[in-house]
Amino acid sequence: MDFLLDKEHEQIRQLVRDFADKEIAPGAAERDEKEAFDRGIFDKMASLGLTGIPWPEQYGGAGMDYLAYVLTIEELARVDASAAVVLSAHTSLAGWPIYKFGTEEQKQKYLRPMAEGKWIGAYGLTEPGSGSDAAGMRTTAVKDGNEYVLSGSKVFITNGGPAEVYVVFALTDPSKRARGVTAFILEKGMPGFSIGKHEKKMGIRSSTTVELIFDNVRVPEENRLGEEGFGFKIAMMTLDGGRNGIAAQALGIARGAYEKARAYAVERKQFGAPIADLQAIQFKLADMATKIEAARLLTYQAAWLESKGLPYGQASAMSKVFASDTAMQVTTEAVQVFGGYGFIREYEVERMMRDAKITQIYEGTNEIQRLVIARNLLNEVRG
Ligand code: COS
Repeated sequence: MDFLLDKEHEQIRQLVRDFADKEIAPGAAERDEKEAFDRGIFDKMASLGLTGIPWPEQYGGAGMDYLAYVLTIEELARVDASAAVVLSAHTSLAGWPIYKFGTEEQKQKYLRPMAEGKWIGAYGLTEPGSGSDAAGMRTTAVKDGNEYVLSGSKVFITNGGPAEVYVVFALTDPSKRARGVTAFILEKGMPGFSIGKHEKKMGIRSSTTVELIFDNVRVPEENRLGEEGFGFKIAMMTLDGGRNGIAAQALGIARGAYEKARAYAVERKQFGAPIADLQAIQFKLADMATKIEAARLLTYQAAWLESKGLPYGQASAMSKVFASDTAMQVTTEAVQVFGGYGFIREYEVERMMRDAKITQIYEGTNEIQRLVIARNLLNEVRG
């Protein structure tokens, strides 16, 4: 067993940390304030080779592993969770299912420009009436010759709007629920495919979250991803990996807030001495750092399992739950360490606290994750 990062992983961590500090951190507060998505940041990630980290070079990727990917997400989220989620949805939710289940043509047509950072990817599963109950979707795809006609809508779609490629799930056989779901690759600009409401959010405000509307969108058969009726499994398997990206995001947010709180504790004087001299503050910092370390071990372990081709669904559900709860606890405590200043936007920990909240909700609420974890544990004894 080796808990040290090797040279390659250390290098990418350092590269992304420098990039995040120099290019992303300075504008993060302003982008949050303006709720402004900045394509230029994604373009810069592309120029550093970050937009296709785990995909092979033959598909325009960097040919690295999932540990390199989570290190990248963590470092981005440390300074700006919105920048991290844009890359995480692009890679884990849109790139992954195309890489795993796409035909060679689909990979060359869609995965390559996504990995090269020319196109952004998005994933459309959730609907107004089906969040946790993903199989309860209403969007339909009716076969007509060598096309499918999609009707319905999706909500809360990260990257929707800027994205050029959308992995979307629809019912080809509504009578079969989960077994009647099929996955499709949609392109921006297909007739009948439009962007609806832009959500105004509590956090991750410089990433987009929109509604997708399908008004009889004619999707060619060659854009079906996987077999008919296999879409629910694709959706679930995609989320298995995506959750570890969320864990990395949560870990990065927690680290960013902890580092700011520690620096502030040493600097801020009350009662004639730095507040870091107070045990009340020391206990907080110790708990923050300990939880972050535990979240990091779970997150890196799940990424390592996926990279080795070992089962990782349970590990990523655990990392997602633990890291996101940690992010919420650590950012809340960081605001407390800052006292009144923590409540003021200028000090950024309040943004981190707002950004942390969604990590307990998206890609499966932590309640659903606990159900999934428990179901796996019980199946081991029930057989
Ligand atoms: N990997 C592979 N297959 C999976 C799977 C996984 N992780 N999870 C479920 N499946 C398969 C099951 O094996 C089952 O296959 P069969 O029909 O061949 O038996 C099928 O999918 C249906 O599974 P299940 O009966 O468990 O479906 P449920 O409707 O009970 O849903 C939960 C299960 C709640 C776990 C699922 O709906 C879920 O994950 N919900 C959260 C969705 C979510 O995260 N949404 C947020 C998206 S934000 S981007």
